[in-house]
This record gives sequence, structure tokens and C-alpha cells, in this order.
Amino acid sequence: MEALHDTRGDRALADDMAALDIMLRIRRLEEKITELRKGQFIQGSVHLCIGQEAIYAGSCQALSAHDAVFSTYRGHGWALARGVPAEGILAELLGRQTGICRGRGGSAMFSAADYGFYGENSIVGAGAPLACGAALAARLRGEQRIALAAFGDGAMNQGAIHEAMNFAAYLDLPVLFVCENNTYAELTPVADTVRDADLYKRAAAYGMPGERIDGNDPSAVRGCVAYHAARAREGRGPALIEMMTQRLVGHYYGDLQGYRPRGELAEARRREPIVRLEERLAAQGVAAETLAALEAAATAGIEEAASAALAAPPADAGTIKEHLYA
Ligand SMILES: Cc1ncc(C[n+]2csc(CCOP(=O)(O)OP(=O)(O)O)c2C)c(N)n1
Ligand SMILES: [Mg+2]
Repeated sequence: MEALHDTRGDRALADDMAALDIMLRIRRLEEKITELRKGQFIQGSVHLCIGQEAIYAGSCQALSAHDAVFSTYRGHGWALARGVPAEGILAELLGRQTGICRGRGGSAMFSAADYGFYGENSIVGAGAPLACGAALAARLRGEQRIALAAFGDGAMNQGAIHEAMNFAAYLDLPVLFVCENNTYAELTPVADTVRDADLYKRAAAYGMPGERIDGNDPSAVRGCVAYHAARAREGRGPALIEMMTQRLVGHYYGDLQGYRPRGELAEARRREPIVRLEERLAAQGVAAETLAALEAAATAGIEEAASAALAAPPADAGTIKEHLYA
């Protein structure tokens, strides 16, 4: 690509271009899921991550293939950023045999351990103790892996999150606690539920580093996760990273968002991660045609994945009792 030159150096620009590619593919995936849900090809509740893409792109760029990521029900973006094929994700949501969990997990509960994506979770806060388990297992086996537990601002008030943070800090476990602060827990603003909305400060109470970063800037996310991941790999313990962002859609598909103050969404769209990164790259000399080509490739890739997923056979009801533990 002719435009990979800027004052920050080729490496940073190449990383930003790669981040944009991931973010665009997540955005197109979520838009396609919206369309398929609207058309009732996808059933049940769907939680979209539109607006929060920089968190997934930047974080996953800083992780290694063997690290374990645990997300919430809002996990499609994490999965794609970990390298799970879009076709497998779409087929999963469509309940097809070719789904990444053969249609058993659906939108909110699929996993893909082969890609270092240890799954979504519909129980708010429940991924964090699981991440501690993965980190402890890695330590006991002498592996260099770290675990990343992603959860929302609302989850910060769940008991399981406090227990996990204390446990990880006390044992110096290699866990990154990533709080995706989109400022809402369902329909409730986080500021209405806590005395101190600087959530990252809670890290101090557990004796681990905590910081708040711009979660709409993939390079800020990448740098921060790389720093804390390296620290965790050296045996220096966990960290809490509060990533500020905003979802540009409802809590779930169908949410009318009447709880948002007037103008909030318009303002959020002005600082949304894809527009911002494209503006920055253009200012750094990346040609408009290069950016347009990246967008077109993302759209074409998701269209192709959706066509293949829709053409796949439905999940086989005869196998419903497989992989059950009771
Ligand atoms: C233990 C538990 N309590 C309540 C719920 C219902 N619930 C689903 S999503 C949600 C809000 C979570 O907000 P946040 O942690 O900020 O994540 P976001 O949805 O914003 O990504 C709640 C309360 C749940 N699924 N699990
Ligand atoms: Mg939230």
C-alpha cells in the first residue's frame, strides 16, 4: 500500500490500517445480523456492539493466539477480532449445522476455544471468575497465556467481578479485566447507580493497576493492552482497564432507546471509532481510494459469509443431547 508512511512510523500506521479492517468487518457483521434479525431469519435476543469496535480490534491486536478471551452476550465483535470466521458466527446465529457451535449457542452464548475465544456469557459478570480459572490453569501448567475478561460498566457492581478481581490480584494471576464502559447498563446510566463513576479507581482497592483510556481509539487500546499483557506475562499480576465508549444502537435489537437524552446519539456518532480512525488516516495521507477499498472488501466478505451461512442446513435436532453435562 502506497500510503503507509507517517510521522509515527510505518508500524503504527500498518497496525491502524489492520485495526480499521477488523472494525469495518465487525460493523458490517453487526449490520448484517441486524438485517437478518429484522427479517426473522435470526430468532431471539441479539445484543449488538456497534460503536464499540475499537475495543475488540485494539485488544486482540495486542494479544497472542493462545490467550483466552471471555466476553459477555455482546460478543460478536470479540469473536471476529479473535479470528472466528464470519460465516461460522452468522451460521451460529441462524441456527445452522455449520455454526461455530453447531447452532447451540446462538447470538449470546457461543464460544470458539480454537480461536482463543472462550465464549460469551449471558450472566452479567460471570466471565471474570472463568478468566481467573483459565489464568490459574495457565500458571499451573507453566504456560505463558493470559486471560482477558471483558464486561460492562453495569457488571462492575456484580459480586462475581469483585471476587474475581480480589482473587486475581492476591494470586498475581495473568488476567486483564477490561470494562467496556458504554455508560449504560441496559436502560440505566452508570452515573445513576454509583457514587464514584471513575470505575477504574476501584483497582487500587484490590492492589492492582487501574486506568481509564479512550476505548474509541484502537491505538490507545492496543498500547494499553500490550503493556498490561506484557506485565501479566512476567508474573506481575492483573490490571483493570476501563475503556470509555458508547454503543450506537440499543441494548438489544428492538430497544427503542427512549431513555437517551436528546442529541446524545448524534454527539456519540461524531466521535465513533470508525469515522474517527478514517479521518485520522486520511489526515496522515492514506488515500481515499485505499479506505474505500477496505470498506468494499469488508462489505463483500460479510455478504459472502452471509450467503454461505444462509445456504447451510439447519442444526440437526437429532444431536440435541450431545455435549450436555448434567
Ligand atoms: C446476573 C445477571 N443479572 C442481571 C442480568 C440482566 N441484564 C442483562 S444485560 C444487563 C446490563 C449489563 O450492563 P453492562 O454490564 O454495562 O453491559 P452492556 O450491556 O452495557 O454491554 C443486565 C442487568 C443478567 N443477565 N445477569
Ligand atoms: Mg454498559
